[in-house]
Amino acid sequence: MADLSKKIKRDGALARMQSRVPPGQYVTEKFPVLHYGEVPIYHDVEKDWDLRVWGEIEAPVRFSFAEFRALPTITITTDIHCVTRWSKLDTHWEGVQFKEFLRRIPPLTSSARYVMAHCEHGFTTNVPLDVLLEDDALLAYRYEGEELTPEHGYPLRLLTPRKYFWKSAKWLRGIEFMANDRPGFWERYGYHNNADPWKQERYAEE
Ligand SMILES: Nc1nc2c(c(=O)[nH]1)N[C@H]1C(S)=C(S)[C@@H](COP(=O)(O)O)O[C@H]1N2
Ligand SMILES: [Mo]
Repeated sequence: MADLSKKIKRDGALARMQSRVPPGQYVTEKFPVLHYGEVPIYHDVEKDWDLRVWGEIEAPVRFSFAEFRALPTITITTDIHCVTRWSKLDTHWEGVQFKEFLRRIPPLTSSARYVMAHCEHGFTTNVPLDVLLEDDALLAYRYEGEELTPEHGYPLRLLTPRKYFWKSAKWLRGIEFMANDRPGFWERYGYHNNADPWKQERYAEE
């Protein structure tokens, strides 16, 4: 009996885990590093880094490192899904909630519908604004209680766990609000514009 109830418990836990893993993905404990190009190294982050915001906003703004780090943060637990098929469950991230960030900048124009994330070395990715208004969209800088490592995006990355992980742009330097959608870096090279892991939107239709 004890064995049976243990087994039922274990199967239940497994089923719950599996129901959290989108089709075609496997769970890993590792945290692979994936990107195009070099890892930027900031010797003096106050001098070499800032975050600019422009586009469909009443006035453009700029945050220095210190100004950005003064904004209130939250910590979330979420699963992440990479298009190369690994998923990682229960990851912890701290950062400025995107919708809270919107309260700290001038009002967006009524035509703002999409965001282009601009990163070091010209990497870009596009995300619909409504996805960034969800509770789990962060401008993140701590992972598992520690400052992000350079490989994983120090000093700031976008975190948008509802999309394949390529949209969680590392080394974020700019946020452009747009009226019309435009493809980012991988979106131009054949990846799916919408990138929903639950719909397996991996590659653009031929
Ligand atoms: N700036 C930048 N951000 C990026 C990328 C990149 O090439 N440049 N690659 C994306 C891809 S394809 C993935 S899968 C994730 C990987 O994040 P990780 O290295 O922290 O696992 O970062 C995303 N963010
Ligand atoms: Mo990726």
